[in-house]
Parts: sequence; C-alpha cells; structure tokens
Amino acid sequence: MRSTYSAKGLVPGLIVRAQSGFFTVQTESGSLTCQLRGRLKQGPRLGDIAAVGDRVQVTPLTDGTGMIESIEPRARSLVRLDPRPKGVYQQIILSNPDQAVFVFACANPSPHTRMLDRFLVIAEKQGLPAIVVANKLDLVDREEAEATFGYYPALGYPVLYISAKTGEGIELLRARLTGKVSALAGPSGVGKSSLLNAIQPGLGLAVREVGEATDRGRHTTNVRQLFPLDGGGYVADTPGLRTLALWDTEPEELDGYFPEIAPLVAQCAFSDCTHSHEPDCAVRAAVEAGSVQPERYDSYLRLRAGEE
Ligand SMILES: Nc1nc2c(ncn2[C@@H]2O[C@H](COP(=O)(O)OP(=O)(O)OP(=O)(O)O)[C@@H](O)[C@H]2O)c(=O)[nH]1
Ligand SMILES: [Mg+2]
Ligand SMILES: [Zn+2]
Repeated sequence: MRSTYSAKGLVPGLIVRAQSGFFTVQTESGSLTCQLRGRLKQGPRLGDIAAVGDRVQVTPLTDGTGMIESIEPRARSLVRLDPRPKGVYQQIILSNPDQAVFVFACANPSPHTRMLDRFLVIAEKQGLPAIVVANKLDLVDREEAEATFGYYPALGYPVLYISAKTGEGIELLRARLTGKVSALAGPSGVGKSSLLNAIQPGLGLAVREVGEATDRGRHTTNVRQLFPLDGGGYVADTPGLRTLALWDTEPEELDGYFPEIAPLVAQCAFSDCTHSHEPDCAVRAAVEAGSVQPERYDSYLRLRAGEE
C-alpha cells in the first residue's frame, strides 16, 4: 500500500474486524480499513500482532485508508495456543473481552453440558466472567430447563432462560451485554445468530435454515468481527472457542478451574490427589454428600482424562 500521510496525525481506534491482514478500525470519525505498519511485523512471530478488540493508534491516509502505528497493551485476551513446528503460536480470538456468554439450547440440539463445562474451564483459566444462556425455552418446560442448567448460578455463573423465537428473556440478555465487550460462543444450531438478530435488529446475521448441514461453511473464511450494540458495547461471535483444546491446561491445574471443587482440594489426604480413586478425598466425599453435582464431577474426570 502506498502511504501518503495526511495532516491529521494519530487517531485512537478499536479494531472491530480482522481478515487476512486487513483491519477495520472504528474511530471517532468513522471506520477505516487499515494495515499494520511494517515495523510492527518485524521480529519472530509467536502470535497474532493485532486482533479484534485491540485498541490502536492509527494514521489516516489521504486515500481514505489508515495505517496502524501502535497497539495498546491488552488487559486480557482470549487466546488459542496453536502448536507449530517453530514453537507455540498464540492466536488471539478476542482482545480485551469483559465477559464470555456461552449459549446452549434447552432442546434441539439437546444441551451438551460437558461442552459448557469445558467452556467454563477456559473462561476460568483466562480470568473471564462467564454467563450461560439457555435458549429455545419455548421447546421445553421451565422445570426441564432448570434440571439441566439450574445448578450453575450457585457456582457463580448466571443463567438466562431465553427464547429468541418468542422474545422471552431477550431483555435480560440485552441488559447483560450493554456497555461491555462480550465473547459469544456455543455449539452450532443453538441460536446464537438468532439471538443477536433479536437483540440488534438490522444486523441481519444469516440464520441456518432447518435441515441445512451443520458444518456448512465452517472454516471457509477467517473473519473475526465485533458487532456494535445500540446501547453501547460489542458482541463477538467466537467460533474459535468451539474447537479450543485444553491441551495447554495441565491435568493437575484443572481442579482449580472448577469453583466448587477448588476450595476442597486442600482437604484431600494426598497433596497430589486426582480426586478419582484416592482414599480420604474431599472432592469425592462432597459428590457423595451431594454438594458437588455428579455431572460436574463427571466433566472434571473426563476433562482430566483428556476427553473432549
Ligand atoms: N424453537 C426455537 N428455535 C430457535 C430459537 N432460536 C433459534 N432457533 C432456530 O434454530 C436454528 C439455528 O439457529 P441459528 O441462529 O442459525 O444458530 P447458530 O447458533 O447461530 O448456529 P451456527 O451459526 O451454525 O453456529 C434456526 O432454525 C433457528 O430458527 C428459539 O428460541 N426457539
Ligand atoms: Mg450463527
Ligand atoms: Zn481429592
């Protein structure tokens, strides 16, 4: 790109879209398509240099594009570690998220709480507050939905029971999203795009037609995008989380990412207790006493064993 400087100087902005080396930066006076200044790309690359959610300084150019000159330090980021021949590459799914929103359906597809527990471990590991959305409430009784999701609030994860179809509970979600940068994730077909369309009419996100193959179009493009909300704040669809492996989590640290299990670990007889078979295990005692949900304990054991 030919860079002709304008007289405007540096302008602060937010990266709201990233695709193949081009970044859309939202500034006070509109959005600019930008590239990275060459010197930012020097040196060994062990991770993404810039990502959606980054706050940057941009030089507007006379041709209406811009040049990203610097990237502000990240408060936190959702990172995916990608092992490559030259070392572990840090792929940034989203910079500076305020919270994670994990969307599941009450039915169709049936709720996959093991995947939810895996997502929650990822959020805990990254220090990200998480909320759970139980969508498609119109398809089940409230009691049935609560049997699946009812124990999460006590663990520190609020659950919003919602129907994108009837609009029930949509206001609760909108209130939670306003003014924040949220990372949205969940299995295919649970209604993520439908929910975003309901919250922000005009987004016009494609909703999967009934019967359409679930994995159609997946991984064909590598676009990451933040959707602005009218009331303030942004939502990012984070498909990368779906496949986020836990291999960068050591088995021994996993118990620390289950809020109901972590405080029990010190009471186990063995300091290296895996909570699977050892005698005098406080975690197994809590499962038997009913204070740790068997489903959550099962998720812990399976994740610890390396299952997805
Ligand atoms: N009954 C019912 N159906 C819903 C609801 N929300 C979404 N759907 C339907 O569920 C299907 C999938 O919805 P999408 O919004 O495309 O789901 P998604 O999570 O974005 O799926 P991917 O983009 O594949 O990850 C569509 O047929 C929607 O019409 C709901 O609250 N109730
Ligand atoms: Mg979708
Ligand atoms: Zn134990």
